[in-house]
Amino acid sequence: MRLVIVSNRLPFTVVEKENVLKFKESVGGLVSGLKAYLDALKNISSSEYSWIGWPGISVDDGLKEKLRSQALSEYHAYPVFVPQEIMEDFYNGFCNKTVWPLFHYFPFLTVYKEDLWNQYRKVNEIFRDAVMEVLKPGDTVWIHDYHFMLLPGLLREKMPHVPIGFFLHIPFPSFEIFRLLPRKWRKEILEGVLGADLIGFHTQDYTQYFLRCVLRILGHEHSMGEIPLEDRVVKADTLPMGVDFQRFCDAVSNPDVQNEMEKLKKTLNGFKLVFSIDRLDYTKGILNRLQGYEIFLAKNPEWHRKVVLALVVVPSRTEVEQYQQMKKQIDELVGLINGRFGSIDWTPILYRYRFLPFSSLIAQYCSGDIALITPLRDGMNLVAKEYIATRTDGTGVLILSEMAGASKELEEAIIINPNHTEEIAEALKDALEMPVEEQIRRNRIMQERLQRYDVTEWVDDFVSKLILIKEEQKRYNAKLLDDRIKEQMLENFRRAKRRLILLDYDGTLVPFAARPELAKPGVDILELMNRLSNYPKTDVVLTSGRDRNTLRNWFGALNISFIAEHGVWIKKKNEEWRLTRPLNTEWKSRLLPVLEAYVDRVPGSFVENKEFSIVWHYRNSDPELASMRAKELMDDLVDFTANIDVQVSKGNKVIEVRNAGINKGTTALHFISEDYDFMLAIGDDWTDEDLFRILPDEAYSIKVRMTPSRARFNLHNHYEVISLLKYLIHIS
Ligand code: GDG
Repeated sequence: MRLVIVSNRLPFTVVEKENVLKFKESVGGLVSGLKAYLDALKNISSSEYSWIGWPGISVDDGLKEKLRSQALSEYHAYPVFVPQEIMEDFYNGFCNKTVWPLFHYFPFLTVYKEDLWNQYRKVNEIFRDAVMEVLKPGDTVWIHDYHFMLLPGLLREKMPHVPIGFFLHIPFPSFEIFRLLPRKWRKEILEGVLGADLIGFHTQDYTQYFLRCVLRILGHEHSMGEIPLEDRVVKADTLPMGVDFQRFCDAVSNPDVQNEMEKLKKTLNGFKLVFSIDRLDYTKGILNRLQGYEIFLAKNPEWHRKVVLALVVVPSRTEVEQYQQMKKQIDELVGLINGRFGSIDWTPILYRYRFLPFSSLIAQYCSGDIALITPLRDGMNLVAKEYIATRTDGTGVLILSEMAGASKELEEAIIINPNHTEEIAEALKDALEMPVEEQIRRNRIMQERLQRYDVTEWVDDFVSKLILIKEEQKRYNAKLLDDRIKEQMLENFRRAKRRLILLDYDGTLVPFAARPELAKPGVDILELMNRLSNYPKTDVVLTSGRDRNTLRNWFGALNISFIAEHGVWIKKKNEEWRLTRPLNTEWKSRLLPVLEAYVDRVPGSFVENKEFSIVWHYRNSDPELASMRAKELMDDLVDFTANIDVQVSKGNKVIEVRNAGINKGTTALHFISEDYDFMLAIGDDWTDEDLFRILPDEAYSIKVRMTPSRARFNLHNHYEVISLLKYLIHIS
């Protein structure tokens, strides 16, 4: 299997000087973590991988070929070239002015510009084309992060069967935040992400928020994170990214690191070191951190001249105005604090605005008595995990914001709310005073966890879950009514002496409509049913949950039979309507008020009162509220119906109560017992399962939608049903 990774950045960045290309290794959690895994993979198995991404530079056509071949031979990478102006609107525009601030809960910094959205889609399309050029049969695609939320869907359209995974590295926001996006964008983003087979998030909260948005915006329910779509089951799952634990442990003994630590020790001269490193970003809570430190110094003069905060800020997104402003604010606040507390022999904050080489980073981790990590919102935060991994002697204290995904796994850290600067100050004091044994106790627990679930385990977990969901889909696909079976069915249909066709209506011949009366058959359906029923030696039975009057009004002119109200009524061709068995309706007056109470509580829902059954419909209601109330109603009905001979069932956005022992299956026996040598039954709902169950083995039973069923075969949707029926009787 070849793993094809798609991310905005490649594992290297290219710089060009006087027509010479220089490749520099990229840093950043995703790239370095994944690269570590892939390098290990290369050594232990014959598995291949490729990487598709932006090389970080626009070059002349002349240099493109050179860049391409070097990227491929040295990094297994395929650079995607995007014109500079499009990339600007994509990366500095929609990605970092719309998605980044909104998903990190900064709605007031979010811009909503149609042209940026269009360029976002454009770049996703450019990447789709690039991926399609690279893909070979048997490949698995893993798409990363918020830059490519449309890509899984775009790719799925062109390549319906390719395994696609998607991982979001930043938080997925709650519905109230996500809904701030224009309707069209938010719908397209969710549909885009759902193009993947497996969708991964760092924390359970993000997964739940995503599932909730999918329900509220697209109306798809889920069960244990599995969302049944028309063509596939998609899974959303929580997979917190780990770090390359061993690499960080081993780096500690590296001579360069040891040298730097020695130097640092001399400079610190016995001072306690509080360390922090972040990309320059308003989500990182750098200003709050400084304010917390200021309060700490103000309240704890005994710590003056004993502690230093080493604040490293890594330049980032320098073209975006907010980042320039923030840099200015940080510079000013650092100056203010140093001016207020510092003295000739003590600078409370050692501030560096630059990128650190790996050995310096490790030396800082190892020398930092305290790591102070205070993001206002952070998908995961790998720095926290890396810090713990480098503390080989077990000492050190991690102060971590509860707004970072990592806080869900690193519970032994001192957890703070970064908005509460007093809390940061108190945490600093507690950390400085924490006994060494306590530090070791806490760190050992975290280290064990991080070592177990390291980056390799994370990738393995993701890839095996992707394979698993693909296998689950295959089990349904194995039942897909393909051309070979269709041909065989046609052959049997033609040869048969007497044919029976049982068809459900809603969801099978027509899509669901907002209200039942709107799903009236069009002339094309009536014409098809007419042709089908007039086909020689063919009996057609419409097996519906609808009341008999509706069926009579809509299809009364046709030469067909009916099963109405899910089996309560039967009408054979040229005969009258009759009840399948005597039924009472006394229970209806008792249960109707129960259902009606739910109509009042769930706006948009309504009760359909049929002769022998009552139905609560909630298709047009707020999906979340309705889904919750539906569960309550099911519970209520269990109590209310304990002593009544009725059955309660939950269907597609409906709850139905009807007499016990009546279903499509038992009523269909009136037809099946006759002498047919070809039988076909098609349905999309749970009520059709009763029918599928009683059919003889050789009958063709078809479930519409790719979900589990007793039926022998599946079709994706009602269009495919119509085309199958036309195929059988040769109409185009
Ligand atoms: C996204 C999400 C999520 C940083 N400065 C230097 C340096 N780094 C390395 C660190 C660490 C990584 O960059 C930063 O970690 P983040 O967790 O912030 O990762 P990002 O890729 O920026 O962000 C984040 C992450 O994805 C993974 O899913 O955790 O929430 O925003 O690995 O070591 N490395 C060196 N010098 C530096 O100055 N050598």
